[in-house]
Amino acid sequence: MIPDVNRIASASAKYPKPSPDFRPAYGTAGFRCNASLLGSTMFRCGLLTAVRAAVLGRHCGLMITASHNPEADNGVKIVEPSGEMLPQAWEPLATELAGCSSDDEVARLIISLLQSESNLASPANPARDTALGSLAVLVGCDTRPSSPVLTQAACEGIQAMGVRAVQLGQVTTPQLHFQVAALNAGHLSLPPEQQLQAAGQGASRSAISLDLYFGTLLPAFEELCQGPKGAPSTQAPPSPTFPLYVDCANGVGAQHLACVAATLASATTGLHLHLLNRGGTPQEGGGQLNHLCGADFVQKECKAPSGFSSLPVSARCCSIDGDADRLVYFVVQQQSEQQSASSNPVTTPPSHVSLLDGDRIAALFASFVSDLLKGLPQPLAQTIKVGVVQTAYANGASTRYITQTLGLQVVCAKTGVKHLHPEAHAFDIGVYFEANGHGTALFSPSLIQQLEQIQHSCVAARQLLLLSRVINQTVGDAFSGILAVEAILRLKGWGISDWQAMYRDLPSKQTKVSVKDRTVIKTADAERVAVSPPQLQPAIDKLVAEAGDQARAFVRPSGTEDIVRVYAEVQTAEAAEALAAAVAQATCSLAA
Ligand code: NG1
Ligand code: ZN
Repeated sequence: MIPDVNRIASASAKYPKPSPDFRPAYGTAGFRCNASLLGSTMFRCGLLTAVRAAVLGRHCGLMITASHNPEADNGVKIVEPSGEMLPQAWEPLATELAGCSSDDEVARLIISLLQSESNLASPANPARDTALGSLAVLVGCDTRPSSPVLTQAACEGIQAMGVRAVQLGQVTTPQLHFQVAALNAGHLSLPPEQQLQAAGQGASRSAISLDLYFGTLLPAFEELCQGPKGAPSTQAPPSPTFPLYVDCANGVGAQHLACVAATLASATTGLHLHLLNRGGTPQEGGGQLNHLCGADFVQKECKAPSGFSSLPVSARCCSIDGDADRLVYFVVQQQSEQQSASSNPVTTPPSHVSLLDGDRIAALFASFVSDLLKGLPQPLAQTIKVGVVQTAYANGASTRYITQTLGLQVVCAKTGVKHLHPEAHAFDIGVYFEANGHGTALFSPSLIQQLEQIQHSCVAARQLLLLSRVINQTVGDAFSGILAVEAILRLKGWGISDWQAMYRDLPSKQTKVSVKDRTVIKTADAERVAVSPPQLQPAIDKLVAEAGDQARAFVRPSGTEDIVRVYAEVQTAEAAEALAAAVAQATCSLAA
């Protein structure tokens, strides 16, 4: 069962490191950097994912994407059999492997890992008798030009271990996670080897159909939108069509949303998706991935993406990112509201937007869940633990709304969904979102079982079950998010302005500063307190106290960039700017 060390070393020789001192770290977002540097890293990740599959005796996944980063970058993340993220204990192993100096070192590390982690000699280990050739790693990628070459490198790593590499082609990150989970749950099967080889010849051809993915989300959405049977007519939709303008970031989401747009428009739900920034080649007039568009651009800049400045007044818009795992909603502010002097579309700056971010999506989900709990029989309703997981970047107004108005528990986790996801598992229904629009909701298996038992006699139980199917529980998913938001707004009879009226965001300012060594800054309490350098937190406390009521500020070293992030929120925009600037200055001088 243990593959030959020489075979691994000679396969590795085809993918040398770009330089001897190249030592990337598997961080918050996996490995991510300029695509031209990633050949060896991708091959080695293929090896490591195959080892992970071997250790667990189950299929794993590998997604090649740099999400919202520029088109010239790429990256890779390893996906667990459950569809969740690689356990944090394995991240240093990935880092060590990517930094190995020679092919022999790579091979030796892989073999020793396989032996130590899987304890293959132990008869109690279920992985012991699983032949490597029966295991697969599903490989997906986004639309970056570097994807085919890097996919090839990853597949060669997987195959050097004797594990099957199954190319899904261009898929969204959440689709890849869903497929891995479904394969391991026995809801999908692997195609025959000949089909795999044919699929491997074209990056955009998937070896496993996405019918199950869409076949889970779309019918649940349609039934959920219909509302409780026999509902009073006031709950019926106010108009037969619901236009939604979707900024696809010129990414992989565009092609998949285009496949289902007709179904959504013709179904009883009447959801009309207008897809903008759909990408494609420059010859086809396609825009550049994530350039002046996408969820990250809209959320960070609070500006309308390319092509969104002349939509109908009050048009409902949303933006997804390059691999479609983030979602934010927005409404474009009219030019008159911005007192724009210029009427020339070339020189007119992008319009500002009124943003409905991840915090607000979480609040909407939590509010809907609270509504439905009231319709469940006692004592079941009382025993269900519902909570929301946020990070320190969540707007304080959202936290207050969820705790005080909805009466739900809020937990603060460290930045990065890998920290939020496990915290959400502590609840029967755990909603988690980062402000940037990355998040989902998790439903415990025991709750699902109880809801299934009463779904035919209890409308609320049926609706909660449908919500659990609309939402992709493996990872944040922009498509799932769109369907869940649209269904909930419809069932509440809400427009965007009702959603905005849930609470009013406190003005906030996020900025970044460069210091010589950002690791000198250490934090505690979910990154809300700086414990080192020792003078930093007292300085922040003093500035916050001077900034007045409801002021809050914190600093933390970024996990993805060589900078320190500064966040401040206060009652006015000017005060937030000033507090952020003062905290940034204190950080620069104390962490020098
Ligand atoms: P860092 O660079 O660690 O702040 C950023 C985002 C995270 C997450 C990761 C992964 C902010 C403030 N931080 O992390 O939320 O999305 O990138 O992409 O948005
Ligand atoms: Zn993403």
